[in-house]
Amino acid sequence: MPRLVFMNDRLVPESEARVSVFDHGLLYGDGVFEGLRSYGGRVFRLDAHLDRLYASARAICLTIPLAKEIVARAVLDTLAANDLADGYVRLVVTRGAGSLGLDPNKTRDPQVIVIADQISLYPREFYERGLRIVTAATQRTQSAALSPRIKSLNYLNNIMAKLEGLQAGCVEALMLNHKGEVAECTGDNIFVVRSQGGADRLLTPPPDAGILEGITRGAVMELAVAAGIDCREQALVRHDLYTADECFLTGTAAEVIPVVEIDGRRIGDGVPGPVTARLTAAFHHLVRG
Ligand code: PXG
Repeated sequence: MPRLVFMNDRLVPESEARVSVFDHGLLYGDGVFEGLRSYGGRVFRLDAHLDRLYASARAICLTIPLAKEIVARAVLDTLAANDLADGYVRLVVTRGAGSLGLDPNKTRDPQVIVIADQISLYPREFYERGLRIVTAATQRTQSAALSPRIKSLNYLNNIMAKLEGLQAGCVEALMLNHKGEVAECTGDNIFVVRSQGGADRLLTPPPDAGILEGITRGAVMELAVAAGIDCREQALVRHDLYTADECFLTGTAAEVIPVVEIDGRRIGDGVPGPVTARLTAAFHHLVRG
């Protein structure tokens, strides 16, 4: 059965799901996107993803030609049409076809695309043993250049850092902001745990550190609060990571994944820690519950 892709107003076979070579999404990375996940036929935090998509579009003066409810329906229909109860959804809105110049006012017909696919997971041993990551020399884009809060189609900043990670034999890389503070990884947010006097404190960089405010990050912060774990948004530098008791990453694809080594420094005992394990279990319960 060929995969079906939603294009603007209907589902079409993958072979017919095409955009123009004049689309500014292709020519300039001019557009926005979301990555969502469905668990047992239910899309996790669909409304939050749609809110972020429409906010990203608003920030770049792109009017999505469909109402949120219609896009929500398209996401569910695309998953169902491809018989995916557990799947990954890529929701893309491009600026549409225009002239070979930057002017977004010379484009028309923004393309609304929903692709549903099998979720490709990191190997299980990454979750059991934890990741090694390195700091990329590529800094996260400054808000004054392009706000990292916009989930735009222009991911070259992150891809440059991802390449550095891969060249160092790591699947993720840490990105700092222009002040040298910890921002996030190339496609995941970052948390550390500090255990002091028997109490655990969870720390993660605030939005103004130059991060995408991840939906998974938000969910994990809520779960921590519900579990009685003190959770704070706080500016962090690499020293805070190197000396942390635990570290983990969050993202739609990765969910919650432990980090056991950063830049050659072992984090905590060098094995996934108990707070990470608790929050991972709570997250799995939340998404399936
Ligand atoms: N930071 C960045 C820069 C991201 O792109 C996250 C954090 C996590 O956000 P959510 O809302 O997913 O918790 C992302 C996630 C992938 C992939 O294949 C992930 C993202 C974008 C593209 C691909 O893992 N975004």
